[in-house]
Formats: sequence, C-alpha cells, structure tokens
Amino acid sequence: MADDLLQRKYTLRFHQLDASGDGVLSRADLAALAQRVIATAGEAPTSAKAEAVRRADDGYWQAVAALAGVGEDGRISLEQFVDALSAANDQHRLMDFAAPAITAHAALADRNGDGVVDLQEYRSVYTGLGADDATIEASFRQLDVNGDGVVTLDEWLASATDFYTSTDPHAPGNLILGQF
Ligand SMILES: [Ca+2]
Ligand SMILES: [Ca+2]
Repeated sequence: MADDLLQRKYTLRFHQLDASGDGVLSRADLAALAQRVIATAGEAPTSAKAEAVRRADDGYWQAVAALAGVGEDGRISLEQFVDALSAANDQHRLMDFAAPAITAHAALADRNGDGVVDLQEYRSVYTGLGADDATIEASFRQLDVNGDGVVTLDEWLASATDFYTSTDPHAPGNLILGQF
C-alpha cells in the first residue's frame, strides 16, 4: 500500500500522462505526449533532442509496463500505475527511469542552449500539455530551487526526486506538476 501522499502525486502524474484521457495508460499516450512537447517547443522532429525525448519517454513507459507486469503494448490502470511507481520507489529505482526522461525534457526545454531553462523556455514547451499559464509559472517556481530565475538540470532533478520519492508533505518538489 502506497503512502497516501505518494499515491496522490502518482495519481496526478497518471492523469498528466494519460494523453488520450480515457483513464488507461498505453505506450501511445507517452508517444503522443512526447510528440506534443516536441511540436510545442518548435523542435524539428528529426533532431537529436527530439529523438532523445522520444527515446527517454518510451523508456519510462517500458519500465512502468514491466513493473506492472504488462507487455509494452499493454494498458495500465491508475491503480496499476500507482502500484508500479510505489514498487519502484520502494526498490529505490524509480529515478532510474524518471531521471533520463527529465534530462531529455530539460535539454529540449533549453531552447537557446545556454544550459539552463528560463520561464519563457519552460512555457514554450509545456503549454502543449494543456496547463494554464498560472500553473506553468507555479511549477517553474518550484523547479527553480534557488530562486535565481533559471532552472538547472540539477534543480529539475532534485525537485523531481522530491515529487517521486518524498513522503514529506512540505517537500517543495511536491508541487512541480501543480496542486493536487
Ligand atoms: Ca536556456
Ligand atoms: Ca535556479
């Protein structure tokens, strides 16, 4: 049984990943999200950054599908997703598949290639996922741990580690995907 806070965070993540909105997760959902983020960013679909996002998001799917005990073409319910992430967290290997996805997304979001992501860059990538401006700005503020106005990969990974693994209700990274 997952910790209640983790369960609520994983539920939020499930709904974010369920691109088709039909309440089950499939490989196509992750692929659709990757395509959407790449397109919104204005990245050429054949670029190395775009390919890295597709590969990392598919790796995320493959890991969750394996944890849930379904094949890569299987479908995963909310309950299976929460259980899969909880199991991965218990085994301290959740970030093994979450971190590569974050790394690829952070590289894509760094539109001008200066090694950090500013709010404008962050917005340009994540408006594609349907969040409103206020939510996007709030998540950016959570990611920007030291508050200097830009998000480094280390900050992004630290916040995401909070989100995925912390049972502390006050962990700042809890809110990187918005309120829940
Ligand atoms: Ca940048
Ligand atoms: Ca910062």
